[in-house]
Amino acid sequence: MHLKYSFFILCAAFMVGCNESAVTEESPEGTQPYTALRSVAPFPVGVAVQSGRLGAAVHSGVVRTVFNSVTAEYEMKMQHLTDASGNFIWSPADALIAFAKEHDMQIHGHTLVWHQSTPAWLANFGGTDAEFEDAVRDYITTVVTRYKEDVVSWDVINEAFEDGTGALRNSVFRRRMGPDYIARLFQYTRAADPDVLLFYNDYGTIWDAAKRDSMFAMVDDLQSRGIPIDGIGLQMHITHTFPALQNIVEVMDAMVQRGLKIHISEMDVRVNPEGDLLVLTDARSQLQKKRVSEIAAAFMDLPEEYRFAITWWGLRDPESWLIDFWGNPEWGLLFNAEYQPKPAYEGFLEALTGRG
Ligand code: 9MR
Repeated sequence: MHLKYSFFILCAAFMVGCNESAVTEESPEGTQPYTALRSVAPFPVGVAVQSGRLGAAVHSGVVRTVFNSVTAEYEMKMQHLTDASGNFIWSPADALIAFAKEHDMQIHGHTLVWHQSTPAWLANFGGTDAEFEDAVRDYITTVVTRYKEDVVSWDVINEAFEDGTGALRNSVFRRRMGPDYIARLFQYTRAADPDVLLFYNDYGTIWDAAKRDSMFAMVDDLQSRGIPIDGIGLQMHITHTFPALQNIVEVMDAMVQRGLKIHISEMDVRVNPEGDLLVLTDARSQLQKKRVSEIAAAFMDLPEEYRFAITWWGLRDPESWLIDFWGNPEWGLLFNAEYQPKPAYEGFLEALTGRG
């Protein structure tokens, strides 16, 4: 096993036979290192990428060989697409998009509006509320138009509801555009691109009933008024034990009932939530594999038209946001530090191919 993976890493690093076919099919002779997700998944399988990491041949080799969808981990957020004065900065996002196109990968846009990525030019906007809204609409129109040919779907707004109460967050967007601002963000995005798929993306909607209720009330309201929304990003930041699979299935069913496409977005599976591990044990790794496999299998059980994509929130364990955020050693992703696929990768693959 180890030798095979090493072969793959070498292949990725030195571009020796490192085209998609190197890992797209299992070889009876055992010459192939492992099966690429993109070669077997019946829906796009994505990964969050940072533009700056694509310069490393091993990194970009694994990304393009294994996945067929990408999300910018931060380069397409407002605070990164504009500077403090509102001037656009396109190059990191452009580079990522060029990479994705070159390797025939779908691009999911993340995210047009997010309270945590509010640039100074909007946070301190000096004009009237109407001018503020014009500026937001212009921003959406410019960004969505620029990437019209390339981006198939956008998170129009991210994380708009409070934890625990489900109240609309009192962001500058809510304050200056009023309580119906989400509807208008969806309309502005649709106006800029009639074909792009429009998503609402949030975390905690599996276990936080108030937030989930608010999200579905918002969806029901938009749908009853004929305001376009195509799908929901179900952020899958979970642990090896929480939340219960049944709760995940229930929330996905509620989306299907509303005719919404489901994006299992931002997936990572923490295995050290209590901080009891200093190294990843085989036992915990196997629990992670089981968890990944059962979630992928539940997604596979959905009717095809509702399976938008599953996106992993990063490639390798040490690069994940989880470590800084939670302050514990953590191994939440499919690849280890050496770019080797973990048991979780196998579990994912097994579910996608019906062998789980
Ligand atoms: O993982 C992302 C990290 O690299 C960025 O610094 C951060 C701020 O832009 O955003 C992280 O991703 C977040 C995502 O955009 C929205 N849901 C929560 C994710 C983790 O914070």
